Amino acid sequence: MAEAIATEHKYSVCTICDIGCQLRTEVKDGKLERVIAHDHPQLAKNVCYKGIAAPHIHNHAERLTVPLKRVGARGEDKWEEISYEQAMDEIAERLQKVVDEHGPEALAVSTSGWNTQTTHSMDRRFMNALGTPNYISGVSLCAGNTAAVNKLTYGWFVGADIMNSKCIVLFGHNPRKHSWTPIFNAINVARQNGAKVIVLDPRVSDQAETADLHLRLRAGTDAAMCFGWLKVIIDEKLYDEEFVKNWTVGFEEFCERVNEYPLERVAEITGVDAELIAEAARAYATAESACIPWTPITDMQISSTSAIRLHSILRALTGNLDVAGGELLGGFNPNYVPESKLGYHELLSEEQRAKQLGSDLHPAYTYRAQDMLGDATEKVWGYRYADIVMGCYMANPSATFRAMETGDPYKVKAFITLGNNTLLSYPNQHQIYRGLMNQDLIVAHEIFMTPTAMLADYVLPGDVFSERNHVADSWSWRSGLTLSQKAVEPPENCTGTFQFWRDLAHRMGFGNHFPWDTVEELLDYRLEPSGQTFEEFQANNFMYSEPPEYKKYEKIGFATPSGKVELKSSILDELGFDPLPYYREGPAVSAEYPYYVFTGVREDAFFQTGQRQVEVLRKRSPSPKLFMHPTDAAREGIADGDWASLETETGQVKAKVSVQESMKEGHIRVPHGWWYPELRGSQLLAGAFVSSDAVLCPDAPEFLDHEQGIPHFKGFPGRVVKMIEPPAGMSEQVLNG
Ligand SMILES: Nc1nc2c(c(=O)[nH]1)N[C@H]1C(S)=C(S)[C@@H](COP(=O)(O)OP(=O)(O)OC[C@H]3O[C@@H](n4cnc5c(=O)[nH]c(N)nc54)[C@H](O)[C@@H]3O)O[C@H]1N2
Ligand SMILES: Nc1nc2c(c(=O)[nH]1)N[C@H]1C(S)=C(S)[C@@H](COP(=O)(O)OP(=O)(O)OC[C@H]3O[C@@H](n4cnc5c(=O)[nH]c(N)nc54)[C@H](O)[C@@H]3O)O[C@H]1N2
Ligand code: SF4
Ligand SMILES: [Mo]
Repeated sequence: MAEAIATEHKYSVCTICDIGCQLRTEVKDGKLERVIAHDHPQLAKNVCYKGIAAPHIHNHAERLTVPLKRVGARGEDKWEEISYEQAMDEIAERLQKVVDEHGPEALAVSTSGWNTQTTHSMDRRFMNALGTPNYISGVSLCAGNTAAVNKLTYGWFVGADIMNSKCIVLFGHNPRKHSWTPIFNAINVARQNGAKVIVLDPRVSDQAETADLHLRLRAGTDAAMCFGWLKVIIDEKLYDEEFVKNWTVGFEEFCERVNEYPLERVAEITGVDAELIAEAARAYATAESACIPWTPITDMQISSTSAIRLHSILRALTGNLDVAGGELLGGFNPNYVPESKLGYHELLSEEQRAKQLGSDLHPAYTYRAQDMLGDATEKVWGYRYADIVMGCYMANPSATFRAMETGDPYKVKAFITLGNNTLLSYPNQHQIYRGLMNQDLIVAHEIFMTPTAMLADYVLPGDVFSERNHVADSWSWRSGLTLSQKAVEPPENCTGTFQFWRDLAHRMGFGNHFPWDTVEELLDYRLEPSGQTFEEFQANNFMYSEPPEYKKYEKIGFATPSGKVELKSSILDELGFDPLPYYREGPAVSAEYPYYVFTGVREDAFFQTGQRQVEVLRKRSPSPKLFMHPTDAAREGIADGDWASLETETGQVKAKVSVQESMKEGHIRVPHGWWYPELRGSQLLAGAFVSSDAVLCPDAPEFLDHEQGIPHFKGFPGRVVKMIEPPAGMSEQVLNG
């Protein structure tokens, strides 16, 4: 047995995906040797094969370890190796020049922060000190925007108490053994304790296969489905009348809106039988406790804001807020200074806030809407800002890329991207590309040479989770604190994102806002309320959680302007939007584009656009796959394993077809995030335009969710064309995979 190879071990939070399992990291001769599950029996199942592959990622031959400066044309991928000091000096000088010429708002920053192990909000702190509001992130399509919209309704982003629940409702969400493993494990525990599971998914997903009820709705119709459930719940008086009376505003008007959605109408929109809709609604509303765990599916639809609000309202009306097995309003951890404070939003002037890109058309998760919650947030939760999952107070990505290209409404000429493969991670990749090509300065902080990094002027090599200390607080979402220990030293020139912002601020004359020299000093500061230093915390805890306190709202109210759950949103009203939720149809299919296309169904082998260069993972999934139903494939003359081109009015991608009975007819799934590291040097940006879903989805304002400016990734029209030849230059592994 290959046991006991390690001489030393630590506990580190895996950041290969964003769910953050705490794993045992084993070191030999100063090198990360093995990563396995935690020894604690309660955590032993929380590991997937990506986590175990960490040594293959962290010790990968292609990992970036030296700062690079562009020498060829932008995107040509030609570099000179330089020192960290030289890189930082030049970046500071060039950024200052952009600021002097165009103002601080000419800097935009993109990050998702998961893999850089939270940013400690140092990016926001830097930006607020400099004076730019133009921060964008992948969380605008994933949890961050749900956080912002949840706050509009009940003042915090709830976290589902899955483990203790008796009814779990998954709107498309499909956790598996190797995809968000801890959630998968929690669902299994709840099931063993008698929980029912209801899945709403066009496909027969893994969760749908074992579900008690499966509603195969048409993609993009989740908001309409919620109305169907609410119609049943209200008509049959299955709601919590006491709670509605004492703790909500706008119930009567909300009921009128719900009455616009009789079950027959909902059945017609969603394609699900009215009786089944009613059965599911009753099962949810009458369960002893029930939860609708957050799902990214409703984060990426044209009715996104309404769908998220409707989930919130379902939770509230059925009495599931802040109760065991329902949805917990966590609040800030009292023992840890939250990112919301570290971000130092107070530094940004009203004038600069008002310039936040996209806040005119789509204000819901920008400063414009979120600032309206400031007083209530401070009163209930103790801080003025609640930057949960980094997701509030952000610019709109589509508006930002447009400004980067066109200079409208003003010029954006410097772009810094950290742990985010920007080019592939938002809608309308061609627009992103044009925006990036029009920059005076691009800096990428990365661990691999991605298509986005190839477009940069400077590429800084990042450290990885086994090489840094951290205390994870789930992005202020839940109340637990999890220790993450440095197991090995990073390669000499690899730094964390904290160091990057700190060093840049010191060079640009506002180092006074960054008084910490090391991440450990910052962690000491963050842990001050606990009375412990980082050293003490790591000696005493591997995980720390405050015991849950239920129904806190009875003492402190909800952090909304009314102090109640706003079924009718006063903030949306004030901003000129419909204050009640509604359903809006996405762009229609046509004879030319007859299929509903959705992106996603995450691949077990990778996280998002990452890891395609890691052989142990790539061999599990060598090529991108379009999923089609057998009837649709036959109609198109396409067989399993054929290459096909999926086309929309915005762009086209090429991938192999996987014919699956489990697909819903009339729907096609496109995978997310494909590029080909092995094509570096032979194809433009390592094949970044061949198979990436980001080229497909339009993002002109009429295609976006009104309130937040979210693209419709779930059910846009497309057509599929069989290819006679596979795309040029593909390896045998891709062709045969
Ligand atoms: N078109 C399209 N866009 C999407 C989605 C979609 O389905 N389609 N999905 C959305 C969703 S759900 C999400 S969560 C976001 C995800 O967006 P991101 O979180 O940006 O996801 P990744 O594609 O994994 O990009 C992360 C990058 O960070 C690098 N990296 C990994 N670890 C480290 C590290 O420790 N330090 C540094 N400096 N870099 C590191 C990786 O090499 C990788 O290139 O994307 C969103 N965007
Ligand atoms: N291995 C691995 N695990 C991951 C990730 C990864 O990249 N790799 N990414 C992580 C991240 S950041 C995220 S956000 C999650 C995403 O993971 P999930 O929440 O599971 O979401 P998806 O895998 O995108 O899609 C889930 C299901 O939604 C269905 N679906 C598609 N369109 C619709 C629709 O309009 N309505 C409804 N109700 N259902 C629909 C699909 O058929 C699919 O079965 O996975 C996380 N886990
Ligand atoms: S599910 Fe896998 S990749 Fe995600 S944090 Fe856990 S071990 Fe890491
Ligand atoms: Mo995500």
